[in-house]
Amino acid sequence: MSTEVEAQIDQSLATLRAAFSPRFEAAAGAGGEPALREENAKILGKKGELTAILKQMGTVPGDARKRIGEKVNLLKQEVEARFEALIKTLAASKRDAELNALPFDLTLPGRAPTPRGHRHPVSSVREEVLDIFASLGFAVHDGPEIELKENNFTRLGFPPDHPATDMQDTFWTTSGTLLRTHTSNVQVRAMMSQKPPMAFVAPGAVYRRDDDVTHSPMFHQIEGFVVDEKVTFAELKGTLAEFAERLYGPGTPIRMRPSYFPFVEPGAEVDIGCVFCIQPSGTRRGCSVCKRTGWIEILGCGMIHPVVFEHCGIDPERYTGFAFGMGVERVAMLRYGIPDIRLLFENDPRFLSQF
Ligand code: 2U9
Repeated sequence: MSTEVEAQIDQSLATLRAAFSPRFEAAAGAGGEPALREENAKILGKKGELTAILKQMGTVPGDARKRIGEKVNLLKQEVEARFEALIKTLAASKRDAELNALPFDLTLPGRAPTPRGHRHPVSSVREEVLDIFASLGFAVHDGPEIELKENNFTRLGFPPDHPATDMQDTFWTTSGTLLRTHTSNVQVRAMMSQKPPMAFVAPGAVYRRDDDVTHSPMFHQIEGFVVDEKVTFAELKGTLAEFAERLYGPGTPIRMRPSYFPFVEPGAEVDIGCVFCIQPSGTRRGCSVCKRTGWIEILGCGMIHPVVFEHCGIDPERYTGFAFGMGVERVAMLRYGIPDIRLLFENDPRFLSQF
């Protein structure tokens, strides 16, 4: 009886010995480490095939049990050794694959480029204008936005009751200073502290109680001035004609119309030939931008009033000078066809991304 059971067990062990290695290899090949571990459990696990064979040993007596025990242990060691070897092989080939792979995955979707910012249209125009005057020999100066009325109005020849000084037109602080209504305070301060010759442009924010499609309570001006002996109106005109050609293109004509500003005499407004309706022949048809005139106003200017020189400690008998001023937003609106000044200050990305 016992030899029959022993023979059966021998047979089972032989079958398992012949099969376990191909079974491990098939499992590892098809499902990798998890499948291999599963196959191992089927043989060596609590309910595994070799465990089941071991349980049969109970029915085998004495010396046969010892023989079978040795055979089972031997097979168990062979199975374990093969399992460990295959686990190592799998780990090694996984590591090899990692080392041989490209350090990045070409199939991943690309990253969208980070949206880049750009200059505000007012900043672009400001820089362009300053570059032109810098190339003509003007320095760039700035000054305070909160100012004394003397530097903003009185020294520029505004009479004390001038409407511009009114609460309705100017932002006054509770302490009696004001938000400058133009950048002319920069030139006033320069004349009070320096001697001619002087030639500079003063860019900056200015404030007026105004709010509609063409006026904003805060806007930017660029003013320029030249003070020296024998500065003439012809030099003013030549400077502005050169500026117009550089900003709006060669051949852009200017014209001057008499105008009044308290701080200059004579004063003028300057127009450029309309850049929107110019024809290939050079004539201008007139359009909505130039209101059918063929001309667009771009700045104001004049010869600095002798009274201004006197108020600022410069000898008006010895020195003359010219000055001009322009609104940066106005230049930007004309340049880009912007219909409402308030669009420039709303910071709406749908608007700003167009420039
Ligand atoms: C000093 C003496 C004279 C600067 C000037 C203008 C004419 C002018 C306007 C243009 C549009 C202001 O921005 S705007 O509203 N400016 O027309 N500005 S002459 O004259 C000066 C400045 C400083 C000491």
